[in-house]
Amino acid sequence: MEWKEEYILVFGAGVSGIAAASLLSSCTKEIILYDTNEKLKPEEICVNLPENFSGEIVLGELTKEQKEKITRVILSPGVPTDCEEIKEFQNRNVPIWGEIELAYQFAHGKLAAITGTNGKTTTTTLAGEILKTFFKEVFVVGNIGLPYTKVVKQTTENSVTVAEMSSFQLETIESFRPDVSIILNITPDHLNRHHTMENYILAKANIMKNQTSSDLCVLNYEDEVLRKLGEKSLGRVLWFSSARKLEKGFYLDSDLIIYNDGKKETVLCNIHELNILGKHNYENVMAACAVGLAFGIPVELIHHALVSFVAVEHRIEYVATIDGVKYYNDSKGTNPDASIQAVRAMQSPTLLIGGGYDKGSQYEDWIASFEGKVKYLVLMGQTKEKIAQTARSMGFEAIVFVDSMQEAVAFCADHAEAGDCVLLSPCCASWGMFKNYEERGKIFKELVHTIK
Ligand code: UMA
Repeated sequence: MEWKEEYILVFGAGVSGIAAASLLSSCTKEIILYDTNEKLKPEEICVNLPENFSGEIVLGELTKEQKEKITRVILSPGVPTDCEEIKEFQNRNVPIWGEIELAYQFAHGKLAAITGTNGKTTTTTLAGEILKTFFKEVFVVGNIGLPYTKVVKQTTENSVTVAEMSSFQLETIESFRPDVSIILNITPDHLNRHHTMENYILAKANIMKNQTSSDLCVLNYEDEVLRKLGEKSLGRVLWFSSARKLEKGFYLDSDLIIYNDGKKETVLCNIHELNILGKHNYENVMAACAVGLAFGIPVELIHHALVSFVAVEHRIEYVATIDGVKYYNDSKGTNPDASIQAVRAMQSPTLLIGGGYDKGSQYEDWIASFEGKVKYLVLMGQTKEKIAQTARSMGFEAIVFVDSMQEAVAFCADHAEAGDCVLLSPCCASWGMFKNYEERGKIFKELVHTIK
């Protein structure tokens, strides 16, 4: 790639854009780091850029002259691919790459990429832990929070990278080709951005589009969408299932997680040895083991990583027991499927805190999963009316509206009885009230720790 001949627009000055611009600054001086939010402060962006960064920072709007100079756009995942400015570049045949595709141009070593509507972060973290038992240079990147472009220059032929990939990131890849691709599950999410379920599935399926027969594609046999996608895979498909024994692949056989290579069964662990709960987590374990085995890690080392692993922050994370009430933080429950799993994991009457940014989700299945267990549904954010309407139409009336997390936690602390659970699992994104789901979860935990 002749970067010196390019004039590059890095669109979005969040963590991805800053990392992408930093990576490019060693290849070309012709960079515009651009953000539509004119309220951002250039000096705050500069602090995170290399000292030798000599590109321009543009906030608000690009001029016609600036647009005309651009030969390539590097898009941050949060920028919709169908926004007006991107359409203009597309009409001029200016190539549009996502930040992940840019990183891939500089990548070395083995690469596993993990997507799915839910379980991505747990699986990526666990796969990283498994890899660390055997390899010296392990990078865990992507949607999990560390932009791939930030560390890709450190990768070598001996390193292994595991990347959590969102549908936003997968929409804009071109040649990205992981040695191992994994799709955990696909259920409705981000429909405000992708508009249709079909588009969302297409974006996720991009993870396997460049794979060949020397690559591995790991899929959930119990997911109908994935069963169909498996037929189209050019990579070798390896299935996992939490519901049946497979002739080849990973499965749950009563309490054992087993890998069958088509000739013999190998026990990877007993589920009672794990510190994570629920069928969805056993599926995540199988997928993470697939990465370990594909990269040649001995079973004993994989077993050691599995039994040492604890739940990731914000995913059905136990916070504290106060006056006999258990508090759980599932701020990562940002869509119905994730929140349903969290509600199902609760073993006693539950006060549930939900609501947030409207991603176009439907809430019927979430409400149906309450099954008499939810005592109060405490709602906040943009979606509170929409969720309340759905709940009432399904005969669930114990609804409370609040304006802040502080009010939500105070209500729950007042109304929970010993033996109950309080669960933050909003079923919605955090945007609008919080910077991200991490901030929402942290604030929840801080408030829980202040209950007297
Ligand atoms: N921006 C514009 N114009 C737009 C939209 C956004 O200029 O039309 C600007 C914003 O003003 C902001 C910047 O873009 O300054 C933000 O860029 P971004 O939204 O791409 O966010 P980053 O900070 O770069 O973080 C991104 C991912 N964010 C999103 O996908 C929304 C992070 O995933 C990821 O961890 C990070 O890259 C590193 O790879 C977060 C996420 O919420 C956790 N992901 C979604 C999810 O998990 O459901 C997909």
